[in-house]
Amino acid sequence: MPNLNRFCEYAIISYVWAFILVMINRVIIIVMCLAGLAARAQNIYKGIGNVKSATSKAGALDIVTDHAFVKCAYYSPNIVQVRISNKPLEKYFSYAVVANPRQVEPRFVDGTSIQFNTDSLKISISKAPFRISFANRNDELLNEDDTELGIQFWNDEITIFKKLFPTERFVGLGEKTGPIDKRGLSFTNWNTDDFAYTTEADPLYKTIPFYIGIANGKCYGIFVDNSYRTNFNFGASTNHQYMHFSCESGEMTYYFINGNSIAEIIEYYTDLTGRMPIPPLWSLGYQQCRWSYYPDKEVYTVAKNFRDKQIPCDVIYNDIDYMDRYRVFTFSETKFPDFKKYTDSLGKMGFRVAVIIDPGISVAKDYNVYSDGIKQNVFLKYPSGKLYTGDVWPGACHFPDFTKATTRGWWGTHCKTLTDAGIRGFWNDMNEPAAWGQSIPNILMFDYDGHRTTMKQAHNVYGMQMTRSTYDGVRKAHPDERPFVLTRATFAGGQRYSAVWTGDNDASDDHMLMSARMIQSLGISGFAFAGADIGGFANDPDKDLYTRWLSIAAYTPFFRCHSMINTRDREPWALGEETEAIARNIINKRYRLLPYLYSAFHKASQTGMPVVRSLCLDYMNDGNVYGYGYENQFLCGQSLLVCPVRSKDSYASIYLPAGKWYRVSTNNVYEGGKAHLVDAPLNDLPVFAKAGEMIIRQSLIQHTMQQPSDTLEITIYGGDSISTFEYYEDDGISYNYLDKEFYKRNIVTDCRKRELVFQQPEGTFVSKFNYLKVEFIGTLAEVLNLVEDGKRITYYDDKVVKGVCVLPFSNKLFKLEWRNLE
Ligand code: MIG
Repeated sequence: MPNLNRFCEYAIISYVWAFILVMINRVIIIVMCLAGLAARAQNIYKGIGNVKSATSKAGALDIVTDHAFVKCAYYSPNIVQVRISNKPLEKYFSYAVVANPRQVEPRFVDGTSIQFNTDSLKISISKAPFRISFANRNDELLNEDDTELGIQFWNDEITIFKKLFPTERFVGLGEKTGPIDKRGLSFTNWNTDDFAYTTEADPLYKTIPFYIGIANGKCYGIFVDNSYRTNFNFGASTNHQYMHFSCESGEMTYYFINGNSIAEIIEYYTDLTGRMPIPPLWSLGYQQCRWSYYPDKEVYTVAKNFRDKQIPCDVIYNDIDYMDRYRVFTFSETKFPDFKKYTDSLGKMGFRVAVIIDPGISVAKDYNVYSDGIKQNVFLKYPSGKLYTGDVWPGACHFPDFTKATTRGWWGTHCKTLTDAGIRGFWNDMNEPAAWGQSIPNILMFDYDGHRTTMKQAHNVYGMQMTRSTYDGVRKAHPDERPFVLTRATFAGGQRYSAVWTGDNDASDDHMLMSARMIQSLGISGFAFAGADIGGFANDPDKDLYTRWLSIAAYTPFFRCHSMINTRDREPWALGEETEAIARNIINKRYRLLPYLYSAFHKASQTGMPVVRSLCLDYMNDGNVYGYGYENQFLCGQSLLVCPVRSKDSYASIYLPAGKWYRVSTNNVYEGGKAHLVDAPLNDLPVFAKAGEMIIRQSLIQHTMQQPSDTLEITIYGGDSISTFEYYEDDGISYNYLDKEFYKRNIVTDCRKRELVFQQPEGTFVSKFNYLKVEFIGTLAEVLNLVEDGKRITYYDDKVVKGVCVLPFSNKLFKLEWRNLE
């Protein structure tokens, strides 16, 4: 029976084996299920959990929760930095923030909740779960995490959910389409080249993750300092149950800013991220651009036309065709055989030349910028070390890694080619960065100033770092003059290097009105020097749209007309005689306003207060200023209210905020706090001066190299308030103002006491003006006395002066007393 035995033996062994295999199989299945579950568990959002420990030292608070690390550090009594990550926090690095934390000693209490307070800002953190809330000195709640959702993690992504006040409004985020108040909307930040974008497009060219929340008569700011793709949702698609913002990766660092007003918050925000340095005076003039003026002779003709036709202009642009085969830092020998001679000739006519520069560097052995770049290892690479190649204007290109010091130095050195050729304006384009196909791979590596990273983190700062390289390079190459740098793409803080324009807009009324909102939002977000292509870049405006747009843009900081290749001519004379006459008038008005505007630019450089002020800055609690139709209105400087109107409307409903307002063109007075129907013909955009304020003008000049007459004109609009205007002058071009070579003085209009006081000037600069012409509007005033150093020096009684008087512009403290005749 050996066989049978054998058989049994086999059967038993097989059975045992089968059993073992089945068991192994089961174990594997169970393990796989568990693993699957675990994987699933990882695939859901995870809350931040409870506070496990909280310690405070050196003004900072460190918290560990179940799933995260949190650090709160005060930068000033009103600004606190909050950092959150699911990994231990690393050393903080930022391209945006330039301020160092000040010495602040917050009070720390660790009880049932954690308190971490200064005199101005109170932080309270509940422990189970972790939720943070911010209150002001009066214990009024400003902002708090959403109770249910709080802070959520998904892999590397971090989302913060905040409670919404029922009436809360949101402004900021820089260059975004849509309304001024962003409540109920959602936005993404990922710098994007969007040719002829729509009025709903998002994202566009710039990333400025800063917004201001306004509710219950109070406001606060939140700046998210994270350059990965970020999202801001102000209650969209969630029935307004909460707002939330997120970053795709990296640490979630946000700054919470407390302030009594929007202006104060902007001041604090620009203290953190820096301000626009005062630009050259000429960059406030009218600028003429198109894609493209060439050859040199064509530009001479355009320039000559401006002068012959007596239309003021300061800057002419060269778009890409001035280059040799679109190679940056070269000149086309056929179109511009001697660029230095060309800029000199234009210079003699009172023009500065600005040129476009693109980041893509042509891969060409006979191109020194390229070979030098290869030698210095400045270009972007894949992780393997292979160079990235993408196609743009010159064909195959390598792209500089501007987050690397050597690259910035290399770029800066080549800027000298431009400054040596007499170029004074540097127009940074295509720096989202953009390449044909619009999808540069995220896998590319960046130095990120020693914090090696990928395109995912560096993409949004690319444009900003390009402008930094340009700005620093030009300053080095041409140290005595302030450069004018302009950019399409940038990041928060980029205002330190560059002015901005809103890219490839379209010739339509909607775009014209939207540009007014975009410039307001950019101003709220730290970019005081902003503008849009007048007339619309893509397509052709008719003469009404062109004229209307020009009349609005004359009150915006960056005043440039530009248009797409193959569009119709768009110089001020190109649309017929009638348009030319109105355009001349509009541009003349701008030039007469230069002393007023330059003072506003100076203020922006000192406090961040934008030149174009959204009405929410001064009238935060007036719901009408956010209303559809009225939200396009803005203040230009502190005194002028500008009301954009559609091109085909010859009258408009405008809203005047509280106070009294004078229409500048007629001096008619209007009551504020309500809407008015006013005439709005193409040659008379509704612009109002605020009662109690002043407007300062000079005589007409054709360009800023020309001196105005030596009389400064001040128009006082009668009211019943006191207002101070900080008047500022300097040479308009050099850095001497840093050595106190400026002329700055407060001019106080006290309509109650009926006096106009010129306080002592500061600085060593001698004013261009020897005389003052003071004009009173709205109050038929008779000037009585001129009092200098407390002594009455002139008694005007006999040679009166109704409404207007001329007097020497004395450097001593002096005041004019007047008497109202009505
Ligand atoms: O691929 O240089 O937004 O102002 O005229 C288009 C040509 C590149 C885009 C800019 C526009 C400029 C144009 N540029």
